[in-house]
Amino acid sequence: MKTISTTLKMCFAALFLFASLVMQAQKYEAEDATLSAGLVNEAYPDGFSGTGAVKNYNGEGGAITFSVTVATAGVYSVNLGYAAVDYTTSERRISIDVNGAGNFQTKFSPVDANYAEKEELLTLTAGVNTIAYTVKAGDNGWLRIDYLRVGAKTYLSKYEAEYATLSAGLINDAWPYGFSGTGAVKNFDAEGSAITFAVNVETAGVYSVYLGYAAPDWTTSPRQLSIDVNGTGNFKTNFTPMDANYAEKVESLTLNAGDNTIAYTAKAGDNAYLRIDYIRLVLETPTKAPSSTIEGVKVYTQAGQIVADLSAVNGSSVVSIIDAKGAVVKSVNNDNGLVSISVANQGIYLVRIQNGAKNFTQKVVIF
Ligand SMILES: [Ca+2]
Ligand SMILES: [Ca+2]
Repeated sequence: MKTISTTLKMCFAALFLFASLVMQAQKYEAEDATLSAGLVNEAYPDGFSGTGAVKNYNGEGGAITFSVTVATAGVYSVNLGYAAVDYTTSERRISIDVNGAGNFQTKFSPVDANYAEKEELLTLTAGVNTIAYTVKAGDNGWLRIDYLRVGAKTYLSKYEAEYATLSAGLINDAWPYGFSGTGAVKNFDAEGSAITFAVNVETAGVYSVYLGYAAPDWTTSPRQLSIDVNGTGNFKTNFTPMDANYAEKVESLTLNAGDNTIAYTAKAGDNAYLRIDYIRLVLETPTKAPSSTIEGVKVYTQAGQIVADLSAVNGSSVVSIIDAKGAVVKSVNNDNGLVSISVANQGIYLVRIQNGAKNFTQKVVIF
C-alpha cells in the first residue's frame, strides 16, 4: 500500500513538473536562442530574466532566432523583452521574420536603461516556428535582448490588404492619405488580379465583412469585383462611383471556425479599378451547433424498467440514466442491442445516449 501511495505521489509530482514546464515554455530566453557571431549574453543591466540579456546587437546582420512552439495555428501576441541601456536617445529599428518570411521592421521608442517589452501580433503555424529579430539595412539594432514571451492566441478583427496574398502586379502604395496600416493595394484592375485574405475566427457564423477601399484612379463609373469564401461563392459586389476618399463596402459572409480565405478578384466582366485598404470582420450570427440526434433509437418503459432499443444504431453507445437531481445513477455500454436498466426508486429520469459525437436524450417516468 505504501508503495502504491509513493508511486502515486511521484506521478502527481511528475504531472505537476510537466504542467510547470508547459507553462514556462511560453517564455524563451534570448541567451538560449540561436545567436549570430559576436552576440553574447551578459548579466547586465540588472533586472534581466534568466541569466542575462544578449548584447553587441548592433552590426548589420546581427540576428537572434527563437524557436517557439504553439499547439494551434493562429495569430499570437509576441512580446520581446529588451533594454536600450547602450543607446537611449533615438528610435531603434529591427526587422522580424517568422519562419523565414515577413521581413517587416519594428520600431522601439527610446527608453531609459530599464527593461521594457515590445509587442507584435505574429501569425504562427502549429508546431515549431522560428522568429528571427535581425538588424538589416535601414535598421540600427543596438538593444539588449532579454527574452521572447509568447502570449495568448488572438483573433484579429481587421486584416490589412498589404499583408494579404497579392497576385502578380499588385503593390502596396501609401496613397491616398487616410489609409489604414502602411498603405492600400493598387493596380487592382487587370482581369485575374486577386487579393486573398487568410482570416482565422474563433466562432463559425455569418460575419459582416467590411472592405476598406478608395477609388481615386477612377471615380466616374460603377466598380465591380468578385468574392470567393474558401474558394467558392463567386458573387459580384458593386461599388458606386465616389471621390478619392476611403469608404467601406459590407458583405454578409459565412465563415468556418478556424482558418478561412476571403478572396477579392477582378474576374471577367468586373472592373475593379480600386485601391484596397483592409477588411474588418464583425460577427453577426453565430452558427448554431448542428442537431446531433441519433437516428433509429427508441426509449420506453416496460415492467418498471427503462428500455433503450439500439438495434438500429451503428457502433458503440453509452446509455446513462440521470435522476431529477442531475446525478448519473447508472451507465451501461452497448454495441447495438436492447438495454434494460432497473432503477431503485420511482420518479422522473433522463435517459442520455451517447454514440460517438452524437447524442440523444429522452425523459421517462418510472411509476
Ligand atoms: Ca534573458
Ligand atoms: Ca491598409
